[in-house]
Amino acid sequence: MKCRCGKRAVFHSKVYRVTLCEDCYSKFYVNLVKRSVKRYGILKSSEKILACVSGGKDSTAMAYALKELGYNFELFHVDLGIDDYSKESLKAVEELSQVLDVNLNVVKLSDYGFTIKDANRRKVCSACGIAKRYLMNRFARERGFDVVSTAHTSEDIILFFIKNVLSGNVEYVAKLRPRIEGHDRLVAKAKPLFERTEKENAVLVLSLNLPFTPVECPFAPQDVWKEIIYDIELRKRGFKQNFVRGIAKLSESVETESWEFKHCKICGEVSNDEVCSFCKLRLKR
Ligand code: Q46
Ligand code: ZN
Repeated sequence: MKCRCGKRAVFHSKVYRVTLCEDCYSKFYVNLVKRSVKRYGILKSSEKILACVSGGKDSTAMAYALKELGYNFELFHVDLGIDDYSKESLKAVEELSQVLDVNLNVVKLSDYGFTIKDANRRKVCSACGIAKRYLMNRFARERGFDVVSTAHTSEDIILFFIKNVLSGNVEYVAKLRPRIEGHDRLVAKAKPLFERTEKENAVLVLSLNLPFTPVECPFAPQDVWKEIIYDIELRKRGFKQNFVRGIAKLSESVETESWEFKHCKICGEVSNDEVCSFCKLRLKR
C-alpha cells in the first residue's frame, strides 16, 4: 500500500480513512493530538508542563507531540526500583531527553524509604499508582509547574471507566476528564492522548525510531477487559474514539464542588484520610 505522497505506507485506518507513510503519519498524529488539546482545552500555551514518562511507547509519543507542538515542558520519571524493567525504562527516558533536547527529572522511590517490590504482591499496581500520582503532583507543585501531563490512552480511559462503574464508583468518572483543574495542593492534570490508541502511539515511535523500552513490567496484569475493548473495536470501528468522547462528556456532568479534601498529618499533602495513601505505604515498612 502507498501513501498519498507515493511513499510506502506504514499506517492504514478505516476510522480516519487514511493510508500514510512515516513522514505523513507523524504530521497526521501530531495534528490529531493538537485537535484534541484544542477541542477539550487540555493544555494552555502559556503553561509550564511536567510530562510524565515511563519509558514506554505511549509517554514517548506524548513527549514527541508536545515537542512538535512547541509546548514548554520537562520530562519526569519515577524510578520504581523494579530490576531490569526500571533500568531499561531509565535508559529509554534518558535517551528520549537527549533526542528531544528536553530536561529530564528523575525521582527514585527508594529515596522515600521503599520500593514497589516491598508492597503487598496482590496490591503492587495500586501501590505503584499511589506513589506515582503522589510524587508527580508534589514535584510539579514544588518546582513551579502549572500542569502534569500523563499519557493515558483511550484504552486506559475505557478500562478505568468500566472498572469503576462495575464497582459502583460512578462519581470517579470525574477523574477521567481530559483536563482536571488544580485545586488546593493539587496541580492541574492533563491527558492529551485520551483520544489516541496504543496502536497509533506504537506506529509513531516505531516509524520515527524514538527511544522506548519494549520491556514489560513484571507486575503488569493480564487484563481481560483490554482484550474485550480490542475485540469490540474490531467489530465496531471507531468504538474507542466515540466511547472516550462520551466519557469526556459524562465526566463533566459529575458534580465535584462538594468533594472534601483533608490534609495528611504527616506530609501535609491532600488526602482522603488523616494520613495519605503514600505515607501509609511508607509507614508499613
Ligand atoms: S509499572 Fe507499576 Fe504499571 Fe508495573 S507495578 Fe503495575 S502499575 S504494571 S503502569
Ligand atoms: Zn502523607
